[in-house]
Amino acid sequence: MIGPGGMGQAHIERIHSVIAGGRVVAVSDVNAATAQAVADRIGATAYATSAELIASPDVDAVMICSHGPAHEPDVLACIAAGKPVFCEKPLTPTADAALRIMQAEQAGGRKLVTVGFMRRFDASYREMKAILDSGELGEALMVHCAHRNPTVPDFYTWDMAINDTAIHEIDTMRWLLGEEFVSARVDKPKKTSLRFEHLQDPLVLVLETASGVRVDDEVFVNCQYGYDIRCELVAEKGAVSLADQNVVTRRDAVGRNNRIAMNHNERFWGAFVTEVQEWITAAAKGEHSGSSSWDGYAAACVCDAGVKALTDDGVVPVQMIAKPEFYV
Ligand code: ISE
Repeated sequence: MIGPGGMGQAHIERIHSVIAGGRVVAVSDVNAATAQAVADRIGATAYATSAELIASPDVDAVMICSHGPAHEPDVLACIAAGKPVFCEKPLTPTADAALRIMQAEQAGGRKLVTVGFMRRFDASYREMKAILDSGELGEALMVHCAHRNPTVPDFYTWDMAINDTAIHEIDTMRWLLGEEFVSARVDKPKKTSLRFEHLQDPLVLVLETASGVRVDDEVFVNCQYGYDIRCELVAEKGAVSLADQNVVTRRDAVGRNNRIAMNHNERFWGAFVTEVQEWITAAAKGEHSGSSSWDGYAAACVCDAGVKALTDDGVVPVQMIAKPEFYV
């Protein structure tokens, strides 16, 4: 595990409690004290650098949970070492960097890179996809999404609404609809007064796929009340909605209440478990699972268009190379 911060430590907890077939034996972090503290707690070895960790013969596969700008050299080192690598989203902050990763992976001849887009592993999104793929509702026409966070940290910059938050819907919708986005536009409603002036919050990212499906994604990252993820797909003969959380309903003198999750670990715990379990099982067999570096690249291309649309207004075309045969 490289970069065992909040996300990394949640993965460690899952791997050591409910996931079979894996153990975290090595950690490294830009902050040596963090690496040492985590290593001591779980009985692993702390490495001074990520390069040493990747090269260690004790390490069969690598999870990268550091921040996006640090990913590229570590992913490239894993490819060079021939080790499966699970890299948290975003794969890289730029499409060019993702392209370099794809080139290295193709030169090595083996799909080694998995990108941590966990929603593909959520049971409810999977059921929505199965219904759409059955053809019973006809063709998809529109998808309405909402991505609300109670709040975001001080370091959250204006572009992160697209490339850190909406990137989840970008990946999930590409997977759900089975096609690429061709353009992006951003609608800017009245801003909330309750948080940062530097953010356009909320915003609505409007995307169009190659066949003309329209996806709108409300991104509201200071909604105050919860981590609320919604999605309704409208097709020719019906519509299908993402299940609300699988939580009990409380009834009392005040009324009927379903508690709302407050963060992504709580909301998508099950999806994270399935995602990492499938990755570990596949890696042990020399197979690939989950989103590929092509998916990381494609998401980065759509994010680039979305970020441009946020500053430029108007419809911005998505620029993307043709999908290499290696990833088909
Ligand atoms: C964060 O990085 C995540 O991945 C969360 O799932 C998302 O809801 C949040 O907006 C991001 O900042």
